[in-house]
Amino acid sequence: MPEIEPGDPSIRALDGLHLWHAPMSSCSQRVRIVLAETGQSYESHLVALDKDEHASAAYQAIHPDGLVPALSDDGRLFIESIDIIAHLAAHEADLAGSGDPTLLQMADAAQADLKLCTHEFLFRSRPQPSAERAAAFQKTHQNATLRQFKRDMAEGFAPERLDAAVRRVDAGFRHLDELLSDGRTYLTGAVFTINDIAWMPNVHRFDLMGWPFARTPHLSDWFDRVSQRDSYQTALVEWEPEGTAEKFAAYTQKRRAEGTDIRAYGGLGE
Ligand SMILES: N[C@@H](CCC(=O)N[C@@H](CS)C(=O)NCC(=O)O)C(=O)O
Repeated sequence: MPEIEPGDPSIRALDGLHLWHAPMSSCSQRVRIVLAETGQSYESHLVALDKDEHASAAYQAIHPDGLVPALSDDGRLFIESIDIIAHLAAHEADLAGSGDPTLLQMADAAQADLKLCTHEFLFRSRPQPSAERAAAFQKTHQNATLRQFKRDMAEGFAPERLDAAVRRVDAGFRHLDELLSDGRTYLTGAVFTINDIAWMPNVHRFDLMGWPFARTPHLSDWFDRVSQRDSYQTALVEWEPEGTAEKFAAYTQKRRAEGTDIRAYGGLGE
């Protein structure tokens, strides 16, 4: 799972790989990294999340939850980034790795907290949607969880919710740090696999938020290693709008001065 039956029958006629994705979406980043690592070419269909293109009927006929990414492989439609990367790496035994799917499941489960923290600690710096646009989204997007998330964002997330999310992220990073503490090069051993790829966007994203990675030195070293790879540059960094890191760093500094940045939550400052 999940390969799904396309709601849009024209998908069935597509040849090769087609990827619906967004530049800053962490789930899209992991798929682009696998594509870069495997050298597979694909047709890119950008979905402008900042213009609510994922609320269009046309896009929701491709992805029933109205989320990115979605992938068509010769007309077979896949959603869920973890399943997509496993599918794309299936023919490369080393990259696909073997055995324990736990790290992939963990990366998948970590998405909700990454999203919450991204919206609070990075995207709140952006102009927020007008009342008209917000109302149109509520009317046209069929994903009730996403609609609720947008309403929560507009109202302000409860501090307890942010606290709990930051604590879970911290526990996840500590777990990875513990795995890496036996001296292995990559998350599952000596070979770079999709387990590493699944986590690269997460560490990158929290780095943008000013996460204190000094508390997980093995994970920090791992990130130094994996971020040397060409795929990290071409599939992740180069897709971010110019000046992204600088803008978010300035916003994080501002919030730190106010005592409201991510380090003020989840016991990170203790
Ligand atoms: N579990 C899904 C999550 C997909 C997801 O949440 N995608 C985000 C971007 S990473 C999205 O489309 N967000 C739309 C929005 O926030 O409006 C996956 O791994 O593909």
